[in-house]
Amino acid sequence: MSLGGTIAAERDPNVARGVTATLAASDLVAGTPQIAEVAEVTTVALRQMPSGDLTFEDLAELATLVSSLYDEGIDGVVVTQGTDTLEETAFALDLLVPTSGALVVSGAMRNPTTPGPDGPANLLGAVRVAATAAARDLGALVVLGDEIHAARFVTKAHATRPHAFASPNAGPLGWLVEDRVRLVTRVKPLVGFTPRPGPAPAVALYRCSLGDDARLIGEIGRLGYDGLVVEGFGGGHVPGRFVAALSELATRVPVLIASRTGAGEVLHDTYGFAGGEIDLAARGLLRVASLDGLKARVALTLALWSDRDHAAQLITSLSEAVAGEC
Ligand code: DAS
Repeated sequence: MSLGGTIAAERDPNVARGVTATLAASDLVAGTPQIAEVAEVTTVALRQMPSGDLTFEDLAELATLVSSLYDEGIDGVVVTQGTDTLEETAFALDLLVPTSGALVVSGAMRNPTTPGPDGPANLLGAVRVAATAAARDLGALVVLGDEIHAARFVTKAHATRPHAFASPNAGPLGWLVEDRVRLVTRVKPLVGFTPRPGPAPAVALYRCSLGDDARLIGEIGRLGYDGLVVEGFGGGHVPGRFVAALSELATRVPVLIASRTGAGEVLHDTYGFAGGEIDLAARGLLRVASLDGLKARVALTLALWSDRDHAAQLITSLSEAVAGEC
């Protein structure tokens, strides 16, 4: 299934400069003839857009389609899309698609008009993984650069180089070499969310930074968001001058505290200052363990969309599951 992105981008004579997503899934498969030796493939062109234009509604539609294909007996699904939001879309699919067949999300960093495009190799690798029985029941996977990552851990860690994806907290689950798929680690599937009818809730994401005078964080509460994720300093801290605004907001909507560092997890019981993790928890903010801000925002959006009354409990159990509570 193709959604657009660099892997599908070419020069369009109607656009003055640069490439745009024009190729469909069938074009991508036709351009990678080795796929025919790996699997019998059916293609669906769902969207042709930059990944920053995708919405939660697009992903819910895609998840429904994937589930119906599993019901029809398809062994695995590959989704190709832009890499800019891939760490978010893959995690959303992880939470939206009930586990059954293998689900692999992939893309490319170099478009087909550049020397050394990585799209065909990534697509072939993604199909290989999707056709592998051992890749089922792992939730959504991300395959690029011959590495297999769990959607829950992966992040885009470089703006341009072909090896752009990494899983800082866990490393990849496996790799591809020649025609072999290697899975050296397994994760348990996560409990899924089922969106209710209607539009996706609006969840804001705010990153803490040095010297912020709190004028924007004070404004967020007046903008009508359904929830907020704060990427705090280090182990999950905010400036003391944020505390009043966040406490007030947390009485009305879920407010999550993540770490802006990109790895590790939010603390529980170490710092006692105003705006530290103990203070924020006492004021009703929810810690999200090892989920980064982007993934915490995906999780909160889907939790609110599925079951607004129990969103806080859903987030707490999901974040502990991702962190691998023993
Ligand atoms: N950065 C481009 C890509 O990797 C554009 C996009 O995300 O759609 O596909």
